Amino acid sequence: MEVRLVEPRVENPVVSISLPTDERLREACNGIDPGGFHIRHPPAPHLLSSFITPDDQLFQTIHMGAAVVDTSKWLLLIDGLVKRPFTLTLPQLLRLPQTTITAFHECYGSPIKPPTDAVWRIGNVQWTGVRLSHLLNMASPLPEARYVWSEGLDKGTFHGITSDCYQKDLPLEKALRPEVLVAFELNGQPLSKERGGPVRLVVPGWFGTNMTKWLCRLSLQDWRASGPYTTIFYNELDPTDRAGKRKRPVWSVETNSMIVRPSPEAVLRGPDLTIEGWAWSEEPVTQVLLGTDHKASWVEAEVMPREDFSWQKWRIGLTLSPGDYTLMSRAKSASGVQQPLSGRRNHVHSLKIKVVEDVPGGS
Ligand SMILES: Nc1nc2c(c(=O)[nH]1)N[C@H]1C(S)=C(S)[C@@H](COP(=O)(O)O)O[C@H]1N2
Ligand SMILES: [Mo]
Repeated sequence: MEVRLVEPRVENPVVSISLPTDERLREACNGIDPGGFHIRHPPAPHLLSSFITPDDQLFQTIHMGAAVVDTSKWLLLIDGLVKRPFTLTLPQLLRLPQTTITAFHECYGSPIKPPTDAVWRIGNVQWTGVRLSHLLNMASPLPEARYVWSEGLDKGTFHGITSDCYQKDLPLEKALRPEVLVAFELNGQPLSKERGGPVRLVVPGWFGTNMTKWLCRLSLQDWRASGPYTTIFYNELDPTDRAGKRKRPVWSVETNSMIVRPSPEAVLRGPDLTIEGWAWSEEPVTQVLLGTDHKASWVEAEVMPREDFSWQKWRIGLTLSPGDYTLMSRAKSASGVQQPLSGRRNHVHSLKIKVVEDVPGGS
């Protein structure tokens, strides 16, 4: 009797599909306009009072210039260590199940300077798109896949380094989380050119740098991406390394908070005041303390629960006698990580106010 040891050959129709070349993917880019580095700063914290930040108040960060994309030629390629590589046109992507998520959006700040100053490039928005996990499952990652590399259609020079695309990576573990989207809308509107339209990556809880705009390719790999935006830029000294040598990628957002009301240098009628603001981190924020330079102790504010990955409102009533005060807010996240007092990009926010006597009968 003959024993068959070799399994019959199963035809895999996908093997025969021809994947687009890099050149073909990049035909969707009609040029870079305007070229070069561009930052649009957000308004000061006391003007960021609405829970959802409108697009025209949301910062923008572009390293090499904005890609002008021809949506009729646009393709998203999913390839690398997957069983079934494929491409999607924009109409095909728009037909997949959609998710809307509220998330804070924060830029890490300059990847060239040490992160010692508090930078305020932050907002809170709603993104709509298809879960990245849905696309990855369609492609069926191979067991050795560990990272998802993402590529944008933009190219050019930033800080003397020329690249033929903006390239980032995400560990597969984060990429498969339900909050990570391949997004095509911001606050219910199609993404503008500056926002990375027609399609960008959105990685709630992680710094904006990871959210590749003008997305054209997602590639599964077993090693970290080697382009300048994951090696030269956006690697920082790990503040938890006592030797001060180890580096870490700029990935998750650290605990942070800002005072929105009152505004800096405000003159307020006492003694009863309301102080409020926002707090955020990759994990939910569980505590915000408010300090003044007049008291040694910090008092605990009320912190609202978060919606998806949104920033969280906090509020506290204080009774202050007339005088000059420095107010400070300090947030702590669910696992107990507290904002540092100074010297880091996420150190406590402080501002000065003056409290004056309440005039009886005055308004
Ligand atoms: N392709 C591409 N994606 C990019 C960038 C870029 O220059 N090119 N900038 C990144 C950085 S550093 C940030 S903070 C966010 C900013 O997104 P926004 O401009 O929509 O606020 O986009 C990220 N995605
Ligand atoms: Mo950024």
